Amino acid sequence: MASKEDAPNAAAPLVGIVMGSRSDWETMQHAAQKLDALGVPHEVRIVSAHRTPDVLFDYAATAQSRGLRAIIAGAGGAAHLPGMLAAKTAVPVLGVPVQSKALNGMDSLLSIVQMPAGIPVATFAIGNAGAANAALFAAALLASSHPQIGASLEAFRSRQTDDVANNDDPRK
Ligand code: RP5
Repeated sequence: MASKEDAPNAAAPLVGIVMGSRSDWETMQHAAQKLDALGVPHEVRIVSAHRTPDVLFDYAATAQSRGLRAIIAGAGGAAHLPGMLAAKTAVPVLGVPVQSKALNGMDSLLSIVQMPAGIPVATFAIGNAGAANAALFAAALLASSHPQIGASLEAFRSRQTDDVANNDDPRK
């Protein structure tokens, strides 16, 4: 399933980024950018709960054996993708509500976050911040077993802190 474009290096993907539609990429690219920056091998796929349900089932059923350790799933509107993936795999699913046009993403958020007890989806903020944070969270999940990723995450956070400290006058 992996292609040459999937990861900044040739390593097998540890994280899957999936989304319900090509239109979600504008949001989900922020997850991919963060994983790229942290050197986390990942793959990117369009997997729709409604339009390609069999692909969803296959993706979830093979995720663990293919080596995925987290799945970042973004969807908008009636956003069933993260919950259905979580129903079919024990790999942790991180849900990103895409900002829908009709209801500004409140529909996406509520349909991802309101899971029944027993099938958890870790749900992030609506939109770009949620996609970026899901990637950072996936890196944090991997940090203890992959020290290089842990070091990259620590360096990122340290740079972020320095950026604020070195630019603390909002008039400049
Ligand atoms: C969802 O429907 C997708 O996740 C997307 O956010 C939304 C709209 O999809 P398109 O009509 O743009 O393909 O399944």
